[in-house]
Amino acid sequence: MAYVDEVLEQVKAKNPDQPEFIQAVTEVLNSLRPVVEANEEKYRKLAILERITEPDRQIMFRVPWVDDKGQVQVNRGYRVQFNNSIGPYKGGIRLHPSVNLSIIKFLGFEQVFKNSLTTLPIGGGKGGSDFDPKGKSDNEIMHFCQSFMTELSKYIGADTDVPAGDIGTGAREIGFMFGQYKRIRDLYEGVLTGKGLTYGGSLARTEATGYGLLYLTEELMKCHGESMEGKTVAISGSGNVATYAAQKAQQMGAKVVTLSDSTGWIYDPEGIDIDLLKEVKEVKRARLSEYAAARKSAEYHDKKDANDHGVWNIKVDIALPCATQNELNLDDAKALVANGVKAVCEGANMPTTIEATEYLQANGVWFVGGKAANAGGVATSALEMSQNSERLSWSFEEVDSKLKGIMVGIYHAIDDAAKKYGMEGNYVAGANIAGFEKVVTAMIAQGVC
Ligand code: NDP
Ligand code: 2IT
Repeated sequence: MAYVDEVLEQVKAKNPDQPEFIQAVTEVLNSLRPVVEANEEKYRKLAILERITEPDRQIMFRVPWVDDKGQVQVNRGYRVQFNNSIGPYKGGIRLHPSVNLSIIKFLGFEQVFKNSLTTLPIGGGKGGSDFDPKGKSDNEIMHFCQSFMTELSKYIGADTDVPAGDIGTGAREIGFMFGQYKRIRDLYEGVLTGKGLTYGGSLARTEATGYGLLYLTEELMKCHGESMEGKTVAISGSGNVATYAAQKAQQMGAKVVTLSDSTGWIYDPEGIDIDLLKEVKEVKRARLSEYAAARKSAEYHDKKDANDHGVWNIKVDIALPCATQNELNLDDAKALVANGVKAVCEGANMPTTIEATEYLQANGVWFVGGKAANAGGVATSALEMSQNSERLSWSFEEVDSKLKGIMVGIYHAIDDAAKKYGMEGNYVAGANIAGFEKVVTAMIAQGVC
């Protein structure tokens, strides 16, 4: 049996209850076949694939906190430190009721390759909790974050493991976590990224994932003789990534006509009003239905039924899934292709199912997966770490121009890697191969560990 198939079988047998993790590993290992086949004997002897699919460690802990009524609540906290061959573990913290070990492991695994692609010295990890921030008061959020960090602080540090934001974790949560870390460890250090600007945060980190997604998408279009100017774009989600993707797309002359959240989606043929979106989502922390209520040109649709492809039903040139995993399935991909979509670039992590990805690729859609397309967030987190280490802050323009250089560089790195292995235009394989090669070189150099 081929080495890749052997390890895939082992991963499935060892983690039978972890569908998202198995999905992420299947996608990566399948696309690594040409590289693995070229080095089969060496990689097998060194157990490279067994080591790269098994986290360095997985930490799970109780997070008790007191709600506003005086009731004690208990959540489960996670930190999966996946691979630190090229730098300290780095990756976000997801706070969402769906969080479980499978989801944190898939995110940590993807983060290893993504972080490698940034060219910056960061390893991969991910954390989170099944805590639901929706409807909680600021006080409850603080109590949860303090309790979460009380335990997590034992395992992280500026040179060990540096968490950041993800779904449900933004500047407010990072602030509460930073305060608690400082208090417990008595260290004022860059242990978290996405911090506020008055205490070590980086300009442009808030915008970085969405902006980076558009810098890469623009380069992809350019290399196919197209531009963003005048293009129609569908975006899903309406959080951090979606908001700044929409903003940058419109700055580039495109028109973003959709957004979504977990309760519904909007179609706004005149183009999203970014100021209104920020007012509804960032200031009021309200639902998208409030955006539609305040904007004449926008239609609101309740959570999709089985026959409604939501934002993917709208005729667009470019689709940017920016909400969550497996939100774009085969039927959605068919709807996009039928409407003539040219490019799909993932702002979220693993938003497109494997079947949908294959369908898009088979139908000539330029498809760039999240490991490459959304790497701008973590890349800018690494720039925040650099600024913290030298105790200086760079201007918005300086960070933004580095971010743009990194994203354009990632596009060419994945394009070149795909070409090198005879898979021109397969940016999924290109990203996995380019990310993998650097990590494996470091793993081999560091011996069996
Ligand atoms: P936010 O919490 O800011 O926003 C998440 C958005 O996605 C919200 O609109 C939310 O809707 C929607 N959403 C979340 N879960 C679901 C679900 N199960 N079903 C339907 N809609 C859902 O998170 P981010 O914008 O930071 O993250 C979005 C994606 O981007 C995630 O996949 C994340 O891992 C990825 N990412 C984030 C980076 C970052 O720097 N923040 C960097 C790279 C990737 P609702 O409010 O109704 O829950
Ligand atoms: O998925 C991701 O890359 C993130 N949530 C950002 C991680 C980070 O450390 O900035």
